[in-house]
Amino acid sequence: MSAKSDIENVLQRIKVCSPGQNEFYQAAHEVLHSLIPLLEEDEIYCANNILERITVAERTIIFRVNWVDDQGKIQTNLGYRVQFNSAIGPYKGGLRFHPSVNLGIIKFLGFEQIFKNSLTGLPIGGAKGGSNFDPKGKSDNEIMRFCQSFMSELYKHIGETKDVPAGDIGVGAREIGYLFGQYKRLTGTFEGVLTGKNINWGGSNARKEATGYGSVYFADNFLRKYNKSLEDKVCTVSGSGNVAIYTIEKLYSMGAIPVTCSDSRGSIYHKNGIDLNSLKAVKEINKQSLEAYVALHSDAVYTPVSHYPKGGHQVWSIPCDIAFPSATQNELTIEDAKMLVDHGCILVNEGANMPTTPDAITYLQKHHVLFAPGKAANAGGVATSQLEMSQNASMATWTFEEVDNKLRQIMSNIFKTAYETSKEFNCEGDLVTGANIAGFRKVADSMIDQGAI
Ligand code: NDP
Ligand code: 2IT
Repeated sequence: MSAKSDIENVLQRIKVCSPGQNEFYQAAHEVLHSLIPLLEEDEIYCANNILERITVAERTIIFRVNWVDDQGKIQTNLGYRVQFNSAIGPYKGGLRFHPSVNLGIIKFLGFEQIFKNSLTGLPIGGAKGGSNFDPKGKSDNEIMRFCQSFMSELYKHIGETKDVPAGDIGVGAREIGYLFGQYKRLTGTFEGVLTGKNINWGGSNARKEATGYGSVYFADNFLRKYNKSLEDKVCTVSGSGNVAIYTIEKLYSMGAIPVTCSDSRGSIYHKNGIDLNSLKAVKEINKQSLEAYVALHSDAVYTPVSHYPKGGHQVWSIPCDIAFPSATQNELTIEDAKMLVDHGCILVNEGANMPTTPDAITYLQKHHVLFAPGKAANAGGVATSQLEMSQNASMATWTFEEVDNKLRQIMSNIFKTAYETSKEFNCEGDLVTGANIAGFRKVADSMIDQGAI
């Protein structure tokens, strides 16, 4: 049977066995199709049924999370942990708390995580979890009670050498703290079972900054390969959470000018450059809507989502040299890609997971816009999580500079691996193909080594 028909069979099975899981299907479709040159060159992968095996999670845990709100009412949410693949190390990947979370979303994220984690060169398997719990508008006590209840089930399935969750959308240091406290209470052990911990109790320096910084380091490597640089480049960034904020911070230190950010309710365009301290005050400290930013900067323009037909994606209509989608999946569409090309954008660098729709990626690549896929460009977060695991295991604490230097090196290696692999398969600079093949090959070879398990 040919590689192409194998791929179609596996995709068909996903349609039948995982109906309605559109994001998971989208991610699987992209990865499998980009593997064709590898599968045609070496039939060992199809012969070992790797495509089917790698698209089915090793374990899927779905559980009920009951918690008591501030009015004394019992609320019910769904909790998920999808332990996708442990061929190269313990399961590793974040937890997302957002009302849009469902099994298909967690499966797409867990599937992508397999290849991202492999690309880091570190020994970590792929997983993802989360809940449809909406942290917005909840009190600290409600967040704590939810996290405790969530962990009351999750603790049975995780461990420092088994599965190590971390943050993602809606899960930051506060949530990791409540989750860790409950894990410790239930198991009586103080162990590195979560990453993204506060520095006082086992966290790593630079983990908070790592995804955003790593994304900019990746962009820097990519641009330098084409004799370009970040210096003086106008950058549009979407999102205003952990990834977006530290992307903006690092862009400034590399001499670029980040002019936008966004949240679920609207976006900011600040022509002279986003004021980082104001952004941190509004989003990180006070957890307000971005609208509060314009009260501090009257020369900034706030556009609410309702004023724009494509939701919060209006940042892509602002002329830029480089775009950093750093909010959520499918936020950069074909219409956005056309505007970016018309404005002369040279690079789209994905800080978020799968933020660019498939037709938008095709359009950008066809028009010679450099494209950095999320599983390579945003891998700095999980890579630094693994550095946190290493520090926990050896009871060491590395300085900010030590961790940041390792992160820089890892991002440079990821770029080299993806780039060299694209060359090996005669599509130099196509990092979608390069990253997918390189990430896949290591995991698939490891699965073959370990037999039919
Ligand atoms: P945060 O929760 O810190 O921030 C998310 C940001 O995106 C917020 O500004 C939020 O707006 C906005 N947002 C979220 N969902 C939507 C939506 N459906 N529509 C419009 N805006 C939305 O999350 P992170 O910054 O950690 O994550 C951002 C992206 O980066 C995600 O795709 C995540 O998977 C990915 N990522 C994160 C890593 C990490 O280490 N944290 C590592 C690698 C990838 P609002 O403030 O209104 O909620
Ligand atoms: O998507 C991601 O890579 C993350 N949310 C970070 C995962 C981690 O384990 O640090």
